[in-house]
Amino acid sequence: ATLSVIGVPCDAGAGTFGAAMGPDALRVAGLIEGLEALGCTLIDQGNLSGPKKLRPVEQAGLRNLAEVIQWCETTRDAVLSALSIPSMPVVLGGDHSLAMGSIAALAQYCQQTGKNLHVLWLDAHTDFNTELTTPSGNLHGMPLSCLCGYGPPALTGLAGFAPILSPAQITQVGIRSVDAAEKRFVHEQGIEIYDMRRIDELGMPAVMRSILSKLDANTHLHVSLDVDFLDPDIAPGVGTAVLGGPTYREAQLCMEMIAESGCLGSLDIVELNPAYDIRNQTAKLIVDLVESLLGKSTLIRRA
Ligand code: DIR
Ligand code: MN
Ligand code: MN
Ligand code: MN
Repeated sequence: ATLSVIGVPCDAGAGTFGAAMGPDALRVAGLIEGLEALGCTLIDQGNLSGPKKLRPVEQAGLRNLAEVIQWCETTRDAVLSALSIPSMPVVLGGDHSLAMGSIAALAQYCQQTGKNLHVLWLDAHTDFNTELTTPSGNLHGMPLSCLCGYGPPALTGLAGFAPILSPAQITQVGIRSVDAAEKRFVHEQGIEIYDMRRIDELGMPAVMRSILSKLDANTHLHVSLDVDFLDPDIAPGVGTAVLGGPTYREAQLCMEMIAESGCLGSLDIVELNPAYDIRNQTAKLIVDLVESLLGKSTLIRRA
């Protein structure tokens, strides 16, 4: 496969600094070399530029909205040109608000090519807050609500049509932190959510089998991997760690099963925060997992 790696060093959507260092930490951890070793052709587009957040802003409502809009538009355009090469976009964040830009591009692309877009959202958080429900004002807690049409027009309209996604196009895995008002809203939307409780009860293999069995050969699967999906014991390098996430083995299995589906079309890796990491261990773990997502396996598996 040919992959376009796009660094998006933004932290305008987050409450803490540091996610802007994510793309470089992933390169230092060997992401490019690791994927090349798998036989992928890599086009490293470097890092996009955009507004820097130099100090925290106290702001009511949607914090750093203008900056987030700018980053999302730049990300959307970079993902569209990666798709047109053609190549598989791999977006290195940056905070999770950038997924509005990458997914807007994918929605446009799938509309033009007649593909079915499905988004697999791997995260501790549902990211379905709105201006009315958010306790923080941070836009990285709102990308999915904006993509579903609830938010400021500059974000809900990033694809040129709205809503960009319907709830039926989203599946969430790993959820264990939902704000009080967000909980009611996400419930009303009817999104398929495999929270940690369901993963505990069913087991990761059954969860992934159930998700992947619903995809067909015409599906473009977009994986939006928030690093806080992982248990903080193995992945401390995030701004909003939540106890009780998937273990190393569960995460590996999740990645390997996605790879075997053959549906993977694009990837965001977001919320890696090197300022909270220990000797870049979280970045190295992500490189390991992304290798599995792109087909690395221990053995040649028999059918
Ligand atoms: C929280 C945190 N739900 C918020 N969200 C995060 O601020 O809206 N998402 N960290 O990844
Ligand atoms: Mn999260
Ligand atoms: Mn997130
Ligand atoms: Mn190893």
